[in-house]
Amino acid sequence: MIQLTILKISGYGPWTLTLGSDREHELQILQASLYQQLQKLFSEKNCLVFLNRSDEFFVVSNGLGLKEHIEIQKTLEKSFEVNLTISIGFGESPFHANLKAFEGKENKIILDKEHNIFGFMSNGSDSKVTIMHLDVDDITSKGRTNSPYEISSIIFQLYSKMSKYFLEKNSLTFFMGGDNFMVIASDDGKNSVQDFITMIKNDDQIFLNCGIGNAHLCRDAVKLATKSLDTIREIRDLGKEKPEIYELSC
Ligand SMILES: Nc1nc2c(ncn2[C@@H]2O[C@H](COP(=O)(O)OP(=O)(O)OP(=O)(O)O)[C@@H](O)[C@H]2O)c(=O)[nH]1
Ligand SMILES: [Mg+2]
Repeated sequence: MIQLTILKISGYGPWTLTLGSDREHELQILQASLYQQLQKLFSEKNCLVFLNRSDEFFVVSNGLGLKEHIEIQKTLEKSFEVNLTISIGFGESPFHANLKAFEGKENKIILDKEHNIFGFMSNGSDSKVTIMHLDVDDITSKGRTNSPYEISSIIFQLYSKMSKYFLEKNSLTFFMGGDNFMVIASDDGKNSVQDFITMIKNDDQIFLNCGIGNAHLCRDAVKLATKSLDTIREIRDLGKEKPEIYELSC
């Protein structure tokens, strides 16, 4: 069972207009500060924030109750001029948890009226998070034949394919920077990653490595996924035949 918390800036569009036309730099500063603060507040509680279009944030929030969500919301209300609406959902797959959070907000299922929190909380039983950390093998060599902007274009095309492929497996993909992606994965998503790696190798001549982490809480799953990825690199760098996928659980 995975629990997702989605935070979205409330009434952002109309509010941005109040800043006039010379506003883009201010919005960028606000969005970056908000992300920084959210990552700090949630990671302290064993969660991880995934940046989604900068005005919306996804958090894998297994283990976090309503009380902790209210505490975080209070801190945010004190720190920022804009307010955030929080919606919470849980389900067997990350995509279904996202649907449940959406349903909670659309149907105004109130968890805490004063602090704008909607949705459905998991009772904490059967908590399970699977994270896949995917990374391009030796992006550095591509950088010798492609300019920085061309590399970005390659990475975003890859992101687009990854997002579509794993959404069909009820899994959610996020771009983490550089050549790094994380998929909040369902069992189906995890079981399909070899096919995805093979498809991208054949279609685009891009070689991917995938570290997988399974844990009860998100930060532990992310840590294990990255450790798995680093293990693939270590095997490769010893000159041995490397696996494309490596998995750790706790
Ligand atoms: N988000 C995130 N970014 C990382 C991480 N490690 C490296 N990066 C970013 O990824 C970029 C590319 O680094 P690497 O993937 O190590 O370079 P590479 O040539 O592909 O080397 P290998 O992946 O080992 O084959 C770096 O410049 C960083 O921007 C990580 O754990 N998380
Ligand atoms: Mg790489």
